[in-house]
Amino acid sequence: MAWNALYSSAFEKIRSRIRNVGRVLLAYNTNIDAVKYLDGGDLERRVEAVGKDEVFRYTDELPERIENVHQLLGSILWSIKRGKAAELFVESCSTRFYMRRWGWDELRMGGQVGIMANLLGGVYGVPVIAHVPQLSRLQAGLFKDGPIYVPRVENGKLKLLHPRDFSGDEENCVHHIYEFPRGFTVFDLKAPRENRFIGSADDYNPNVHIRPEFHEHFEEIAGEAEVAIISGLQTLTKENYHEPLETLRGHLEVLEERGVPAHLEFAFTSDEKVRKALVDMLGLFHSVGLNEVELASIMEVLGNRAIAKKLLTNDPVDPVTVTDAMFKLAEKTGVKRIHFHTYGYYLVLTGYKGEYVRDALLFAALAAAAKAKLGDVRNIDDVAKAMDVPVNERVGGVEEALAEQYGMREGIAEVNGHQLAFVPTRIVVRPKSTVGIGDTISSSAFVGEFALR
Ligand code: 8BR
Ligand code: 8BR
Ligand code: GLC
Repeated sequence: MAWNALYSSAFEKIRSRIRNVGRVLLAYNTNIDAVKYLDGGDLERRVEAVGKDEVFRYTDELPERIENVHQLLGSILWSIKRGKAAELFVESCSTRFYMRRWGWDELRMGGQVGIMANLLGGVYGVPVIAHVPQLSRLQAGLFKDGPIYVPRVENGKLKLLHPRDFSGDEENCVHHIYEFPRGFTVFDLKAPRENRFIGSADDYNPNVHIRPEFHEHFEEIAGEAEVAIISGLQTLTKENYHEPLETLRGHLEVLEERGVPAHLEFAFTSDEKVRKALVDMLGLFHSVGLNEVELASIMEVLGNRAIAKKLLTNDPVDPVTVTDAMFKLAEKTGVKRIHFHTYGYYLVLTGYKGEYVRDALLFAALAAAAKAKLGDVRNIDDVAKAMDVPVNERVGGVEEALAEQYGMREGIAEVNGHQLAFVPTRIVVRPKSTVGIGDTISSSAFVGEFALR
């Protein structure tokens, strides 16, 4: 069957069943994304104004965190030069003030939890319980209508409310997102692809601050959930990771006792000690989602340098190398589902079998194309309309390699007692924005699977 036919049949199946999925627990990171689409002239003037030489020092190596405006502008240029994403904590108040005055083009829901809550609850109609470290009025207003809940404790009793009914007056956690398109030029730097630099002016999410409701009533909260998705651990450092990871371990044990499968959205974790600690905890998860850079970074800490290097060499990434890496990770940790996504295709290795695993990937690829095209997915028809985006033709070689190596047909193969599923994705040529596409992919595929079970 051709991919187009597989796509539409998968979409129809999931659309009709997705509301049968029970509550999804989402923790821990939610914030406000202040998105600025960069302007070359403006950026050049800003760099000149503070001193070009000082700023350019940071285009070769990112600072660990942002302590002044030179570092901010230099880090933005670092991203542009490479067409790579990066995210850094902004420590200095004067730099936070500078970013605020620089301004933004739009305010959007941010953080893996926030983005997934709006997609699952607001678009798909799947009920979600979200952890929102700080519920300001602005933050609450970014939640879509729909079955989206946050816990509140009143007289010792737990209640689930829509974030707007929480009537919170807490702090604003703002992440400034500087987006640039492919070919964007400043001075002699030209972006090889579209991407963004994120400066997090936020004291809660980077430290994985966990709300008292989640400390004190987690068993009850977990009792309301059918599945869980965990994210936001990527910004931890060797100085602050112990306590949040201990809390997480406790939460995972409760989820396990209650038979609630958990997915870890593994975003780029620059601190190697934290990355290693997360890999050590993977066995407590049912599933993990990651891209090529993240998979390579895990192979590094597992001591598989050669595989790590190969994962970053070819474009598109060689799927046989990816599969080898996924098997290494599965054997090492015992995690039952590994969902890999890259520009052009997705692969998922599972300890269980069925076409529905592939169908969930197809659904996710449609949602990703809608997100890339529009920046925000408004309703399920936006997802349906992404059928107009053509299926990526660059990955013909990937499909052939999988057929040859594993006898894959229609995106499914059996390999060493596991199932390997593959889909070519739909690529939007001029995406509106790049933030949150990965979250859209992983949550749609994970929840899509449960809709079809
Ligand atoms: P994409 O560029 O495809 O989105 O892949 C994720 C990227 O995360 C990696 O390429 C890596 O460059 C980047 N990254 C992030 Br996010 N934060 C980073 C940091 N603090 N230092 C270096 N790279 C970072
Ligand atoms: P990460 O930020 O986790 O790397 O997720 C980004 C994913 O979004 C990529 O793996 C790729 O599959 C998808 N993607 C990107 Br980047 N650009 C896209 C586009 N223009 N159209 C569809 N999907 C895209
Ligand atoms: C990270 C960023 C957040 C952004 C999200 C998108 O969580 O901190 O600002 O919305 O990634 O995936």
